[in-house]
Amino acid sequence: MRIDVLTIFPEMFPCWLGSSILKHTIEKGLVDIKVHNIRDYTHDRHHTVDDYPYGGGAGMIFKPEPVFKTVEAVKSTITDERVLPIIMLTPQGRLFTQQVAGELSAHRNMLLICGRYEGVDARVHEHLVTDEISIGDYVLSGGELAAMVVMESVIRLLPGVLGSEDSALEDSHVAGLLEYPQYTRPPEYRGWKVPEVLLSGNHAQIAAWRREQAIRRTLERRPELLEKAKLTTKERELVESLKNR
Ligand code: JBH
Repeated sequence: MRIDVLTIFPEMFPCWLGSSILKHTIEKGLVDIKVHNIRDYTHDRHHTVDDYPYGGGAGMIFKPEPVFKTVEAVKSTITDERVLPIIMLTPQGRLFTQQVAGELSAHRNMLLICGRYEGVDARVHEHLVTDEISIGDYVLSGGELAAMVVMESVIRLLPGVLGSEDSALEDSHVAGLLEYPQYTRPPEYRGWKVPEVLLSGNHAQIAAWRREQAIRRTLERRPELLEKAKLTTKERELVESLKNR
Protein backbone atom coordinates (compact mmCIF):
# COMPACT_ATOMS: atom_id res chain seq x y z
CA MET A 1 0.00 0.00 0.00
CA ARG A 2 1.12 3.51 -0.76
CA ILE A 3 -0.03 6.30 1.55
CA ASP A 4 0.42 10.00 0.78
CA VAL A 5 0.01 12.40 3.70
CA LEU A 6 -0.67 16.12 3.20
CA THR A 7 0.23 18.36 6.12
CA ILE A 8 1.55 21.75 7.12
CA PHE A 9 3.63 20.03 9.85
CA PRO A 10 5.74 17.40 8.03
CA GLU A 11 8.28 17.47 10.87
CA MET A 12 5.79 15.59 13.06
CA PHE A 13 6.15 12.35 11.05
CA PRO A 14 9.79 11.15 10.94
CA CYS A 15 9.98 10.04 14.58
CA TRP A 16 6.88 7.88 14.20
CA LEU A 17 8.06 6.60 10.80
CA GLY A 18 11.33 5.48 12.36
CA SER A 19 9.71 3.39 15.10
CA SER A 20 10.75 -0.23 14.91
CA ILE A 21 7.77 -2.27 13.66
CA LEU A 22 6.85 0.34 11.12
CA LYS A 23 10.45 0.69 9.93
CA HIS A 24 10.60 -3.04 9.31
CA THR A 25 7.31 -2.90 7.37
CA ILE A 26 8.60 -0.05 5.21
CA GLU A 27 11.91 -1.81 4.61
CA LYS A 28 10.07 -4.96 3.49
CA GLY A 29 8.27 -2.82 0.91
CA LEU A 30 4.82 -3.58 2.30
CA VAL A 31 3.99 0.09 2.72
CA ASP A 32 5.35 3.28 1.25
CA ILE A 33 4.53 6.50 3.10
CA LYS A 34 5.16 9.85 1.48
CA VAL A 35 4.68 13.05 3.47
CA HIS A 36 4.00 16.26 1.53
CA ASN A 37 4.18 19.80 2.82
CA ILE A 38 1.14 21.75 1.66
CA ARG A 39 3.19 24.92 2.04
CA ASP A 40 5.43 23.78 -0.85
CA TYR A 41 2.44 24.15 -3.16
CA THR A 42 1.81 27.84 -2.47
CA HIS A 43 2.92 30.49 -4.94
CA ASP A 44 2.87 33.73 -2.94
CA ARG A 45 5.92 35.24 -1.26
CA HIS A 46 4.81 34.27 2.24
CA HIS A 47 3.68 30.73 1.39
CA THR A 48 0.25 31.38 2.82
CA VAL A 49 -1.81 28.28 3.59
CA ASP A 50 -4.63 29.82 5.63
CA ASP A 51 -6.74 32.95 5.90
CA TYR A 52 -9.49 34.55 8.00
CA PRO A 53 -12.98 33.04 7.79
CA TYR A 54 -15.54 34.90 5.65
CA GLY A 55 -18.28 36.17 7.94
CA GLY A 56 -15.90 36.46 10.86
CA GLY A 57 -15.11 34.14 13.74
CA ALA A 58 -12.13 32.72 15.59
CA GLY A 59 -9.24 30.81 14.04
CA MET A 60 -7.81 30.49 10.57
CA ILE A 61 -9.15 28.42 7.69
CA PHE A 62 -7.09 26.43 5.17
CA LYS A 63 -7.25 28.09 1.78
CA PRO A 64 -8.51 25.81 -0.99
CA GLU A 65 -5.77 26.39 -3.57
CA PRO A 66 -2.72 24.91 -1.79
CA VAL A 67 -4.72 21.81 -0.84
CA PHE A 68 -6.08 21.29 -4.39
CA LYS A 69 -2.62 21.87 -5.86
CA THR A 70 -0.95 19.39 -3.52
CA VAL A 71 -3.57 16.71 -4.14
CA GLU A 72 -3.35 17.21 -7.92
CA ALA A 73 0.46 17.03 -7.87
CA VAL A 74 0.42 13.87 -5.76
CA LYS A 75 -2.32 12.24 -7.86
CA SER A 76 -0.28 12.74 -11.01
CA THR A 77 2.46 10.50 -9.53
CA ILE A 78 0.08 7.62 -8.78
CA THR A 79 -0.05 5.30 -11.77
CA ASP A 80 -2.32 2.66 -10.21
CA GLU A 81 -5.78 2.96 -11.75
CA ARG A 82 -7.77 1.64 -8.79
CA VAL A 83 -9.92 3.99 -6.66
CA LEU A 84 -7.93 6.47 -4.65
CA PRO A 85 -9.64 7.45 -1.41
CA ILE A 86 -8.93 11.09 -0.55
CA ILE A 87 -9.50 11.21 3.18
CA MET A 88 -9.68 14.31 5.37
CA LEU A 89 -8.96 13.94 9.06
CA THR A 90 -11.47 16.24 10.70
CA PRO A 91 -13.66 16.32 13.80
CA GLN A 92 -16.65 16.37 11.40
CA GLY A 93 -15.77 12.97 9.93
CA ARG A 94 -17.26 9.55 10.57
CA LEU A 95 -15.85 7.91 13.67
CA PHE A 96 -12.78 5.74 13.08
CA THR A 97 -13.18 2.12 14.21
CA GLN A 98 -11.46 -1.20 13.59
CA GLN A 99 -14.05 -1.82 10.87
CA VAL A 100 -13.04 1.38 9.05
CA ALA A 101 -9.39 0.34 9.38
CA GLY A 102 -10.27 -2.97 7.72
CA GLU A 103 -12.06 -1.16 4.91
CA LEU A 104 -9.11 1.14 4.21
CA SER A 105 -6.56 -1.69 4.34
CA ALA A 106 -8.11 -3.14 1.15
CA HIS A 107 -7.00 -0.17 -0.95
CA ARG A 108 -3.82 -0.03 -3.02
CA ASN A 109 -3.37 3.70 -2.29
CA MET A 110 -4.82 6.31 0.01
CA LEU A 111 -4.32 9.99 0.45
CA LEU A 112 -4.69 11.56 3.89
CA ILE A 113 -5.20 15.29 4.36
CA CYS A 114 -4.47 16.57 7.85
CA GLY A 115 -7.14 19.16 8.47
CA ARG A 116 -7.05 21.55 11.34
CA TYR A 117 -9.50 21.97 14.13
CA GLU A 118 -10.63 25.46 13.11
CA GLY A 119 -11.43 24.33 9.61
CA VAL A 120 -10.72 23.90 5.95
CA ASP A 121 -12.47 25.79 3.15
CA ALA A 122 -15.73 23.92 2.44
CA ARG A 123 -14.91 23.62 -1.29
CA VAL A 124 -12.17 21.16 -0.36
CA HIS A 125 -14.74 19.00 1.42
CA GLU A 126 -17.29 19.33 -1.35
CA HIS A 127 -15.18 18.93 -4.47
CA LEU A 128 -11.96 17.14 -3.52
CA VAL A 129 -12.36 14.87 -0.55
CA THR A 130 -14.08 11.47 -0.87
CA ASP A 131 -14.20 10.52 2.83
CA GLU A 132 -13.90 12.29 6.18
CA ILE A 133 -12.68 10.58 9.34
CA SER A 134 -12.48 11.61 12.99
CA ILE A 135 -10.59 9.57 15.57
CA GLY A 136 -12.78 10.74 18.42
CA ASP A 137 -14.79 13.45 20.07
CA TYR A 138 -12.07 15.53 21.65
CA VAL A 139 -10.15 18.57 20.48
CA LEU A 140 -6.89 18.16 18.57
CA SER A 141 -5.28 21.19 16.94
CA GLY A 142 -4.60 19.38 13.69
CA GLY A 143 -5.17 16.09 11.94
CA GLU A 144 -1.52 14.95 12.09
CA LEU A 145 -1.86 12.69 15.14
CA ALA A 146 -5.18 11.43 13.79
CA ALA A 147 -3.48 10.54 10.49
CA MET A 148 -0.79 8.58 12.35
CA VAL A 149 -3.47 6.73 14.33
CA VAL A 150 -5.30 5.79 11.13
CA MET A 151 -2.10 4.73 9.35
CA GLU A 152 -0.83 2.63 12.24
CA SER A 153 -4.04 0.65 12.57
CA VAL A 154 -4.42 0.17 8.80
CA ILE A 155 -0.80 -0.90 8.30
CA ARG A 156 -1.08 -3.57 11.01
CA LEU A 157 -3.74 -5.25 8.87
CA LEU A 158 -1.74 -5.44 5.64
CA PRO A 159 -0.82 -8.97 4.59
CA GLY A 160 2.77 -9.80 5.52
CA VAL A 161 3.00 -7.28 8.35
CA LEU A 162 4.30 -8.91 11.51
CA GLY A 163 1.46 -10.87 13.11
CA SER A 164 -1.27 -9.47 10.87
CA GLU A 165 -2.66 -12.94 10.07
CA ASP A 166 -3.00 -14.42 13.55
CA SER A 167 -3.41 -11.51 15.93
CA ALA A 168 -5.80 -9.52 13.73
CA LEU A 169 -8.54 -12.09 14.26
CA GLU A 170 -8.01 -12.47 17.97
CA ASP A 171 -7.70 -8.78 18.75
CA SER A 172 -10.32 -7.42 21.05
CA HIS A 173 -12.03 -4.93 18.80
CA VAL A 174 -12.30 -7.44 16.00
CA ALA A 175 -14.17 -9.99 18.11
CA GLY A 176 -16.24 -7.14 19.57
CA LEU A 177 -15.11 -7.85 23.13
CA LEU A 178 -12.41 -6.29 25.29
CA GLU A 179 -9.25 -8.29 25.92
CA TYR A 180 -9.09 -10.72 28.89
CA PRO A 181 -6.44 -10.05 31.59
CA GLN A 182 -2.94 -11.26 30.72
CA TYR A 183 -0.17 -12.42 33.08
CA THR A 184 3.48 -13.30 32.75
CA ARG A 185 6.09 -14.52 35.24
CA PRO A 186 6.54 -14.55 38.18
CA PRO A 187 3.57 -16.68 39.35
CA GLU A 188 3.43 -14.61 42.52
CA TYR A 189 4.41 -10.96 42.86
CA ARG A 190 4.13 -9.09 46.17
CA GLY A 191 1.66 -11.75 47.29
CA TRP A 192 -0.56 -11.32 44.20
CA LYS A 193 -1.03 -14.66 42.49
CA VAL A 194 -1.61 -15.47 38.85
CA PRO A 195 -5.02 -17.20 38.52
CA GLU A 196 -4.50 -20.95 39.05
CA VAL A 197 -6.24 -21.96 35.82
CA LEU A 198 -3.57 -20.24 33.69
CA LEU A 199 -0.86 -22.44 35.25
CA SER A 200 -2.91 -25.63 34.83
CA GLY A 201 -1.93 -26.42 31.25
CA ASN A 202 -5.58 -27.26 30.54
CA HIS A 203 -6.11 -25.38 27.30
CA ALA A 204 -9.87 -25.82 27.10
CA GLN A 205 -10.31 -24.53 30.62
CA ILE A 206 -7.97 -21.60 29.93
CA ALA A 207 -9.90 -20.66 26.80
CA ALA A 208 -13.21 -20.80 28.71
CA TRP A 209 -11.80 -18.68 31.56
CA ARG A 210 -10.46 -16.07 29.16
CA ARG A 211 -13.72 -15.89 27.27
CA GLU A 212 -15.68 -15.32 30.47
CA GLN A 213 -13.20 -12.69 31.67
CA ALA A 214 -13.51 -10.87 28.33
CA ILE A 215 -17.30 -10.87 28.62
CA ARG A 216 -17.27 -9.68 32.25
CA ARG A 217 -14.82 -6.93 31.46
CA THR A 218 -16.76 -5.76 28.44
CA LEU A 219 -19.99 -5.69 30.43
CA GLU A 220 -18.32 -3.66 33.16
CA ARG A 221 -16.40 -1.16 31.02
CA ARG A 222 -18.01 -1.01 27.57
CA PRO A 223 -21.48 -2.56 27.85
CA GLU A 224 -22.55 -1.07 24.50
CA LEU A 225 -20.02 -3.32 22.73
CA LEU A 226 -21.96 -6.42 23.83
CA GLU A 227 -24.87 -5.50 21.57
CA LYS A 228 -22.80 -6.23 18.46
CA ALA A 229 -20.53 -8.95 19.93
CA LYS A 230 -20.88 -12.49 18.65
CA LEU A 231 -21.98 -14.45 21.74
CA THR A 232 -23.44 -17.94 22.12
CA THR A 233 -26.83 -18.43 23.79
CA LYS A 234 -25.02 -19.62 26.93
CA GLU A 235 -22.88 -16.48 26.93
CA ARG A 236 -25.94 -14.26 26.49
CA GLU A 237 -27.41 -15.99 29.55
CA LEU A 238 -24.22 -15.28 31.48
CA VAL A 239 -24.47 -11.60 30.54
CA GLU A 240 -28.09 -11.45 31.73
CA SER A 241 -27.27 -13.14 35.03
CA LEU A 242 -24.33 -10.77 35.62
CA LYS A 243 -26.54 -7.78 34.83
CA ASN A 244 -29.11 -8.88 37.39
CA ARG A 245 -26.60 -9.16 40.24
C1 JBH B 1 -9.08 15.46 13.29
O1 JBH B 1 -10.05 13.19 14.82
C2 JBH B 1 -10.44 14.44 15.16
N1 JBH B 1 -10.75 14.57 16.50
C3 JBH B 1 -10.66 15.73 17.09
N2 JBH B 1 -10.03 16.72 16.54
C4 JBH B 1 -9.46 16.68 15.28
C5 JBH B 1 -8.78 17.77 14.75
C6 JBH B 1 -8.25 17.68 13.49
C7 JBH B 1 -8.41 16.53 12.76
C8 JBH B 1 -9.62 15.55 14.56
